Amino acid sequence: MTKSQSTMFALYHYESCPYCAKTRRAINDISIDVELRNIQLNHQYQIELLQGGHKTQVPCLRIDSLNGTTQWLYESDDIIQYLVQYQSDLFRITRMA
Ligand SMILES: N[C@@H](CCC(=O)N[C@@H](CS)C(=O)NCC(=O)O)C(=O)O
Repeated sequence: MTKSQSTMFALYHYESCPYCAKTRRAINDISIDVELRNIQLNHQYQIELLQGGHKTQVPCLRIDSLNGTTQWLYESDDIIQYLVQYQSDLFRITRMA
């Protein structure tokens, strides 16, 4: 997690999924800290995804806020849009401080 990033992100994904690849590329492009959790390599991640998000679809972004709440965000376009917005808000707040 970067110094000023107060939210923890984890992406549930697997290698051969094109929507996951698109999402991983965007994460790389915007340089945001997101832990990658491959559900095909680690069965525990698949269980977490099903229990938390209630479906096994990937990609799914797990958003853990400092206040203890957890959200599960599906759909690659929505995940990318969310992270781009988060990163842009973070830069704006950091520059104002
Ligand atoms: N519209 C979704 C499509 C995601 C999708 O189709 N994911 C496939 C893998 S490529 C999947 O998880 N299928 C298994 C399932 O839905 O449980 C997105 O853009 O994220």
